Amino acid sequence: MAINEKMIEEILNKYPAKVKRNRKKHIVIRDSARENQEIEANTRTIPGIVTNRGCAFAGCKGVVLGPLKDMVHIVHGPIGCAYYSWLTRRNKAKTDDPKKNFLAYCVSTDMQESDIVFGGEKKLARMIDEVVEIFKPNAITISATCPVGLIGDDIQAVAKAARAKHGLNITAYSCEGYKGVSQSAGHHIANNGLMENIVGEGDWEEPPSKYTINILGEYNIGGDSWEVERVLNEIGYEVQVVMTGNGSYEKLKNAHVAQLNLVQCHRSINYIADMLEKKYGTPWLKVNFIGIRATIESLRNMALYFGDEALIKRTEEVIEKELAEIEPQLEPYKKICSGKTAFCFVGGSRGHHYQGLYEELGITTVLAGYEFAHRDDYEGRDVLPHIKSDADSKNIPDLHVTPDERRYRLKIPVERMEELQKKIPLSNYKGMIKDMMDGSIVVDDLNHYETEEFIRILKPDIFSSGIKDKYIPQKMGIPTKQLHNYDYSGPYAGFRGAINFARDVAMGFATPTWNFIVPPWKDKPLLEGSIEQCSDDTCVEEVGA
Ligand code: CFM
Repeated sequence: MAINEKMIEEILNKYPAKVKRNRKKHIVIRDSARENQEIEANTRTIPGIVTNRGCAFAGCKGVVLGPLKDMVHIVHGPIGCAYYSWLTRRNKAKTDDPKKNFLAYCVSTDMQESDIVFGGEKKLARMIDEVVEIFKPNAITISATCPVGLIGDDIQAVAKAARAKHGLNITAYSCEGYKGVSQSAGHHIANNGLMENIVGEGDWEEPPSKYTINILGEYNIGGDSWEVERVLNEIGYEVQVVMTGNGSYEKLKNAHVAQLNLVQCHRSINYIADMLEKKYGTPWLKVNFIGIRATIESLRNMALYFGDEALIKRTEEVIEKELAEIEPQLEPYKKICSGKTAFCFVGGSRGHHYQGLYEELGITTVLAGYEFAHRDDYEGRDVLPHIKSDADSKNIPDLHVTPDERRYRLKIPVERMEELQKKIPLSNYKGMIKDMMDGSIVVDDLNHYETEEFIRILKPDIFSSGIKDKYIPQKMGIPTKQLHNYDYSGPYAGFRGAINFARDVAMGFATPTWNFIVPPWKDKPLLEGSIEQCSDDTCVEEVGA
């Protein structure tokens, strides 16, 4: 069923007036006749609303720093923060030589009550000594969780002293969970720290090959970056570093030599992309390796950027070969999927990226949104100058980056850059809304109440989101597809990944499981209640009881 403003109004009417006013700004019905559709984003979730968001620590240590494999990532805080973020994100990694891969470890200062009272700095310093002695990592990060900021441990000073003592790259990240309105704040903190302390530390002055690139905002969930790299290598690209999936300190420190930076997830890493351009003169290209069409377009745009005839030819040869391999496999899945509808609600980028892949299978996205993205991820980067900063966004400083005197090199002349920008998303991202179909819904920070209401109205055939909200739709008899961890499947990126995705989604529709599920509200009486006016006497009695 198509949705209209009146239906949204009815959903919102259940809220108190102030909450209704707030939530209304986070919901938009796509209407291409209106040039710029505004949406509110990256503001605080209203207390009491069941959101799917995480915290700044999750965004910093969990998302951006965590996948760097040859470093030990210390969590300074009580053990729960480290334990519950231990291997919960599927950022896969292969061990390089020399054999340093510490991703499987959970390393925490395990702060106790006495550390909270008397301070945890000494314990942290001891822990760093121990980590250096036991693991001999290439570098160390320290991430703070909430109590550390509350008691005022100076982790930056501890890191600085340890760096001098051990002669090792040891950096601290003040990413206490409360530092922002979501994990997005943590991405920004991590981006700043990596740029200030690691990128450019290496001594390379020249790229190792003609087409050296970095892939930013790709975390190798379910092996995605391996599939992307397979194709890129076949075309002839050299990937210096993936930030940060399967990434390493050793590679990251020489990231400055690349001739082009690709940006897959704009939300989590656009700060580094922008700073690399300012400091080293390297443009970034917004790519999307989710979906066959999007992958082909990204590969063609890359070839166009380098503008080399041989590379353009090779790109087309590889595309042709890959398509020949996957197209016959895709057909049976398309038959099962065709004509269906989907919800596509993910953290900060995938809500956009997966819509094209759904479309290729014949599935229409009727609702999409992000947990924590900013207005530019919805409306495009043109909106950046118009985003008002508030106390929360000011909390994390924008680094002031200037051109590196020795290493800054314009990778392409200004005129060519301008010409290319008319054709490809070079150092630009146009956001999600413009790609959505008229009448579809865009919801920022979707909560559980609204999820149920939108499901009731739109009746999607598949609900794609994450672990926190998948079980409710599943109990309603709707297939779900986790787009954060892929339900332990994947890779879903690139050509072969599209086949895996098609297979998994088709399986979700075709499984006979749904015939055996009766939602509880269908065969059990529902509890109904009402609020009655009570006399003073009865209220006192009840309170006393
Ligand atoms: Fe970027 Fe991500 Fe995403 Fe993200 Fe994440 Fe993730 Fe995500 Mo889960 S970095 S914004 S903070 S694409 S962990 S790999 S799936 S919410 S949509």
